[in-house]
Amino acid sequence: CKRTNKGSSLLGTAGKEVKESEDLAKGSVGADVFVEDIPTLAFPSISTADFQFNNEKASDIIVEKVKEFADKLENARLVLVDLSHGSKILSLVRAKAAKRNIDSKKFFTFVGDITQLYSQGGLHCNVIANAANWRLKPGGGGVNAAIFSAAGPALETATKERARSLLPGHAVIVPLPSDSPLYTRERVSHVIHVLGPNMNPQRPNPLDNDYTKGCSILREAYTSLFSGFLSIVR
Ligand code: AR6
Repeated sequence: CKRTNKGSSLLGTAGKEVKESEDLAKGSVGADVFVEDIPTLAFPSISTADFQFNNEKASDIIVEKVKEFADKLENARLVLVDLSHGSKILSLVRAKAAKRNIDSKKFFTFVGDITQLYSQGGLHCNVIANAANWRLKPGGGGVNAAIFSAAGPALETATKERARSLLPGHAVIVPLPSDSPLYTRERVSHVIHVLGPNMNPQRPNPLDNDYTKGCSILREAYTSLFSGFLSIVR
């Protein structure tokens, strides 16, 4: 397999050359990039926006869980995604992952819309995670609304066939129907919905600032997500 130099460019599977995002190049953990398809899970930071979970605590848990799963990944990789270069959670996680010497081929951060990673960012992720709500409903806001809208009605139907609701800390794997634009345009084969702990009093079942419970549920959420991803790629 061919490998590009650090921070240069990578090839799509069609052989076309596409530019890496600035963030990947600078990177986030400075990865060498392989040009073949590598099983990749792109995931947003669960619970840290609408659900108002503390960023410092969440970044510790993300790095802890990534470290735990890194050895089980074989050739697969995990990518934490957020929309902006100013993302606090991305910079916290980047710094902590570097400190713990997490292999940059197995984990890095990426700035981009999780629904356009291939078409806009040149990063092929065959699986993406959604920070869902307990009813697994489209809409709301944040990444949930973006993923349901980009995937079209096919995702809602496929989700309903798998589950009607989700408990905090749990995940459900949904294979994307091949007529979904996320499948055809972005080459995403599965969406994994994850429900994280809710610290927002305006949303259902808030944890009333109980971070003992909250951290335990967030750990469970990442365990469910990463195990789900491994079950797809193995
Ligand atoms: N691409 C990449 N990252 C995104 C995108 C996107 N298109 N949109 C948001 N993010 P949130 P939560 C990042 O609020 O805190 C929903 O209404 C965002 O910057 O989506 O778990 C659901 O229905 C942040 O880093 O999820 C639930 O009710 C991360 O994704 C509730 O919000 C998660 O932000 C879940 O809240």
